[in-house]
Amino acid sequence: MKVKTLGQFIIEKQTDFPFAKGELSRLLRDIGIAAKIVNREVNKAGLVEILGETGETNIQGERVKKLDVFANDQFIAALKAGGEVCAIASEENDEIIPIDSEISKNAKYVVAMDPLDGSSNIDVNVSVGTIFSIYRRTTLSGPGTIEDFMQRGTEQVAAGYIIYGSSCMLVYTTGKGVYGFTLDPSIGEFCLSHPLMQTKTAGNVYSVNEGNYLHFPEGVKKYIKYCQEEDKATNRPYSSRYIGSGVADIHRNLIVGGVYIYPTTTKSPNGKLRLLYECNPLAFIIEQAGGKATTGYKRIMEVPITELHQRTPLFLGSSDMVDKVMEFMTKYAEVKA
Ligand code: AHM
Ligand code: MG
Repeated sequence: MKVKTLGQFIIEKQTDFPFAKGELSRLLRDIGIAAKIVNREVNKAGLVEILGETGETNIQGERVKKLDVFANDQFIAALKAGGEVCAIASEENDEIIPIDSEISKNAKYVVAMDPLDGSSNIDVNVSVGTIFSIYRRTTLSGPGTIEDFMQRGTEQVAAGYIIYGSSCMLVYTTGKGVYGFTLDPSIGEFCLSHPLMQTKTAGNVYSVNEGNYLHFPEGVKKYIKYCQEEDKATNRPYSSRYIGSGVADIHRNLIVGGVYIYPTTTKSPNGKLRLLYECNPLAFIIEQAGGKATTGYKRIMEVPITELHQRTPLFLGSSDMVDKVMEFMTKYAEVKA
């Protein structure tokens, strides 16, 4: 069988954008390079002194792991060296990183990313991921500004994730379907393994951190009970699967069909996940795969953004399942948790 690498595929797909000059293709290539370096470090994480916490706390008030810092540095370095972006926003940085260099002076794009998602799983040999989102800049010239990131998810030019799992995969969309590539370590290349990924309209997996049950909105509580009921016609009870790495949970659900829920809780009244670099890119992917992503009431990609690290509740996955849980949310909207 003939292998198609990410590089070959990107060049082939460039014709989808007749007026593009190849910048987006180069940008995706830069992300692929950083992903391979991060994967190499993740793979030897147990062997070297890269494990453990640096002791610093990031803007979200969470403990920063060394591998988060490493991944952040790698993606920033690759994007800077590539010259196609004028600013980067990262979960690990309080402010945006404007890029002011000779090679990036004509850069058209900005990248928002979560360099290492699922950070609580780093120390325990469980899959983690990277999430990225690409926008065309809205400012005219010079280094990018915060304005360039204040765009709705519908404006994304491309988005994707990398999952550092039992194998390493890069999954992305430019709005023309979802393509998955698996890293072949023997040749060091991402090879097309999942062309035009589509999710099921209904699956039988639900993914939610049930430890927070008592603090969930009534609609989510009722939906969880619905998932657990016996019903042959809808294949219930559903299976509960929750890794705690959003990328891994959502990747699995994309493949087998399912719903991922991170609702508001009393502790996180706006939800936990971030709109710009977690929810919007994952929403773009799932919509392109035929699924849905909402806040429980409305489409994620249409939520206005006013802050870089803005949080939102997320209900994402197979469309029938998302519709069902939204039905419960609306029905029980008045009941206080
Ligand atoms: P992170 O960016 O700090 O890793 O947080 C995001 C992660 C998601 O990957 C995952 O789905 C969720 O947080 C897990 O949160 P919890 O441990 O509260 O269930
Ligand atoms: Mg994250």
